[in-house]
Amino acid sequence: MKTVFSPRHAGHSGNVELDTNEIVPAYEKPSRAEFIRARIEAVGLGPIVEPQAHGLETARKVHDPAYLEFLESVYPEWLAAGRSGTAMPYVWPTRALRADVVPTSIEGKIGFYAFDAGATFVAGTWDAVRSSHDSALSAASLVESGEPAAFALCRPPGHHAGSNFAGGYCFINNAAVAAQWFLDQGAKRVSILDVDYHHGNGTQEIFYRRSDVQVVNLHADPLFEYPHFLGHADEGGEGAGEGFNHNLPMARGTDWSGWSKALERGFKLVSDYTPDVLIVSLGVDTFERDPISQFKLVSDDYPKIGREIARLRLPTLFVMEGGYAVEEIGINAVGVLTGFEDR
Ligand code: SP5
Ligand code: ZN
Repeated sequence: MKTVFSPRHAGHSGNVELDTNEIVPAYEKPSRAEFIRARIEAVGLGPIVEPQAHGLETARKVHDPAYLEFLESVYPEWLAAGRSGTAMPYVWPTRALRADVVPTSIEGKIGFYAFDAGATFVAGTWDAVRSSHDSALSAASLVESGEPAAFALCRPPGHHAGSNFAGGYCFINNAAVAAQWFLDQGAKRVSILDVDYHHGNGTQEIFYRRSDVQVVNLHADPLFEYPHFLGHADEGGEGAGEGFNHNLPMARGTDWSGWSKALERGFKLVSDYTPDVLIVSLGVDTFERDPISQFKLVSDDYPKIGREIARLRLPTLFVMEGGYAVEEIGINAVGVLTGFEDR
């Protein structure tokens, strides 16, 4: 299968993050994408092409246009306010604070449009975010034009970004934009199967009241894991979206035996929905040696995931999400793709 990848991801680098009680280099770093790209070449998965430039029309259908303008302007404003280095928020409009008045100060705005301190900005962030979004749409058009599958090697990732907030290393929700784009091309139903270790709270929020995008999430139980405040099994969608959101939270320490059972349940939900297209939010932070995660998948499990996904026999767009064990991220992510191609 073809991979769409932009070297412009590398402008999003040198970020720091708040980890327990210290500021550390961000886990979501450029070498992640480079290890995946190198592995694609090593195994000969297929051609790696650069994305076409896309406008933000589709993104504006799943994100608040004012939020997208914020993403573009935040770092210049940060510099104009006399600051330097990584831009990150420190205060958020939680319960009992007003979420209807956008502050004018940079520290107010950056908190207003985020739910954690994890989506941080440097000078090259917006360009990298745009290129990641473009990769998702370009890979989607490969699938639309008849390729059985394509891989959007997106960086930064997207599934924690919601309609009007960043967080968890995510800015534009690449999978959500691609889903919207498939619908705009005439698809009637799109399924998003999110296999990242963390619950895809942004994707869930964006489609929670809609029936044209089914969202199936396999993830660590939010009772013990990030993002902590969404991803429980009783979140089934609302209004027109009722019955089209499915959460399969799992316990700390889950290995292939438990995880693959959830995957089977997810497949049943997807095939009953009879989507025109499947989007896989592909995180490999389920890996046993992931530095921030607590599942126990091993490298040999990832090709099995790909083989199982292929059995759905759906046009499939893989969109890269998380995975922080950089030495093995290429083996694991590309393992899913080669497993899929084995069908
Ligand atoms: C796309 C994606 O996978 N985003 C994940 C964001 C997770 N951010 C919070 C992680 C908190 C981990 N705390 C573990 C401390 C280990 N020193
Ligand atoms: Zn994750």
